[in-house]
Amino acid sequence: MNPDGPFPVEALAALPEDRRTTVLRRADPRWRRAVSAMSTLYGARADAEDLPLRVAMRLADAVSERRDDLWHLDAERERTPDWFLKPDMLGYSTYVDRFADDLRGLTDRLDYLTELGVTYLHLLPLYPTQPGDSDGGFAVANHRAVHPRLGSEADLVALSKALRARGISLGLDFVLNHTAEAHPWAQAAQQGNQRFRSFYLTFEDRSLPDQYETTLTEVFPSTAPGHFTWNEALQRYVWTTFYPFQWDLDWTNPQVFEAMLDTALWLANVGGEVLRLDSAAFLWKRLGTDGRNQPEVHLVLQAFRALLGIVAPGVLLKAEAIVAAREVVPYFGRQHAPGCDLAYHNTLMASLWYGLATGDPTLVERTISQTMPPSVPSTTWATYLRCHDDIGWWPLIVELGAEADARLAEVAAFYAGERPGSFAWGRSFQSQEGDAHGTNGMLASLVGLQRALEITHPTERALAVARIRLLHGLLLGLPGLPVLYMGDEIGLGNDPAEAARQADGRWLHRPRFPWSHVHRRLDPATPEGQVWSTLRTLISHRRAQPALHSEVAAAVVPMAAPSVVAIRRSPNAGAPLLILGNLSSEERTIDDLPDRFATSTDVLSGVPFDGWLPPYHIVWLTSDD
Ligand code: OTU
Repeated sequence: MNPDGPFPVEALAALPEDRRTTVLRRADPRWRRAVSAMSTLYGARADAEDLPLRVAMRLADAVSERRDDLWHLDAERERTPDWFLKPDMLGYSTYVDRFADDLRGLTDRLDYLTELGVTYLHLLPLYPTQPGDSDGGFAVANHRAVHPRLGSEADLVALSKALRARGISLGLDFVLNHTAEAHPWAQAAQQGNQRFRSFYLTFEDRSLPDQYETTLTEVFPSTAPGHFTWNEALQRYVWTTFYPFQWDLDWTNPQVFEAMLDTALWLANVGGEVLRLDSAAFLWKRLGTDGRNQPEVHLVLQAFRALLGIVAPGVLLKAEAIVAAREVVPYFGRQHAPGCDLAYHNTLMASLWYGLATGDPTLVERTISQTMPPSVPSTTWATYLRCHDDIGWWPLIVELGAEADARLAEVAAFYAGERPGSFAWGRSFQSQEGDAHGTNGMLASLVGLQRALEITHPTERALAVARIRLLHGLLLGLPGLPVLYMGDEIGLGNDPAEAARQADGRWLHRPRFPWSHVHRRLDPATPEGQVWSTLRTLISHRRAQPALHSEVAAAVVPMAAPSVVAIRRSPNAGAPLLILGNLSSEERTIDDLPDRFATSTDVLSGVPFDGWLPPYHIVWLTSDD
């Protein structure tokens, strides 16, 4: 493979002149970046000699199939590369069938999302899956189709158009690390097809698996220990990082690269504007390592970024790498080798929960100082408080140092409601012998709202709503594209009955959306109404603040008062904003405001700030100077 090879123009012969010209413009410098990465990854393989030409042919096919409305959207996005960094962006993540029965049902619910202010809708995997347990849809049996229970490809295209018409970008899962055992590739492998057997990592005995296992760390130590599963049909061990029915793909095989590029192009051409790269950290395995974040992972993603940018520059890549923040930063790539446009900030998420349980702001402050905003232009964090997964505590270990295990175990026990004074109703996940792997639970349950409502305790209810306001006030005040999890906007709680029916504890926080009483959101006397108006107030004020553009610096301001997080957002032009959040159940008095804010107004309440912060209170201050 020639690492300096030009774009194979012959691949574009069948394209109309205008599209061919646009592709060639976009290909410089993207093509060179892609070929450089591909030659590093696959250059030594004889079967990769004509990989660039095969890839260029795939790109040409995808360009010819790309709908005009998406082609025009790409042009608009190229003109406004910071479109997803603006303070009017708001994400929402849900399973199709937890929010509405299917894609058509969801299409009938878009007014609700518009009313909330959603501009980005991430739909969790909606593809054909492994029969039975499918790890919440992440055991994908066909990456380029819609699960028949949810609808058809035409329904998905229609939904993407309906969303686009409302200014809402569709996000889709790109499950690129593994397939279901039921996937046709894995089925063919089990029937003796050597080509498809080479799509997976298999071993004739335990000697290599045992060597790998010495440095790997398990994702599901309780429900899926180990990384290898014996397969009778193959008479070999298969690499299965997650559940035994999820077979890891062998990304050292260029045919896997090509096949999954086809998937990314399909997702883009059905109208996906953000591709969530599931389990991206695990793509490349290496003996003697923890099997995550290897350099080749970043080369794969940089190649995908470049190639997708030639066909669909309006489509974003969002890295789902639940690892330490310092390990996530490389997923953005570098200025001349861009990687992902977005990456989940799981460390900020876990640090906010850690701070709420302990009143200790240091992890939040350190995370902001060290990672916000990212250094690569036109990239940002996908910031969130809850999602369909657990709160993973392990990425905080590196931040907490020697006492990490003990401190995280305490926090996990707090959120499991096992500590005096705990307001939380959550459950530990995959934790063993008192260690802290993860915590399950809906946001409303973790902040104490579900418990307060069960015991009809008005003071506790008010404090729980204050905690919701505090967490979202910090999230929406920080750089990033904030992504709400389904139901958090109305204080929806855990579904223990669902959790009891499922083998995996994360179903505790995957309830069905309660359309029967969502009207309460408009009644301020109800908890739904209080939470809804709290979030709506934050969302509308965020839109109005140029200081909250994701590329505006966020500086931590040291405050004398304990448990208070102070963040200054200073735009190059326009008024700065000072965000103060009280992480504790005790009131705080602030008497060391920066001079600029000596007299200031809280934009959230419209009231001059007198220095008093009630328990769990947050203010967004603008200077009166
Ligand atoms: C992702 O999760 C998905 O979000 C999970 O729902 C899936 O179970 C998993 O991949 C397999 O597809 O990528 O960094 O709860 O945080 O498994 C690891 C554990 C992942 C998840 C973890 C995560």
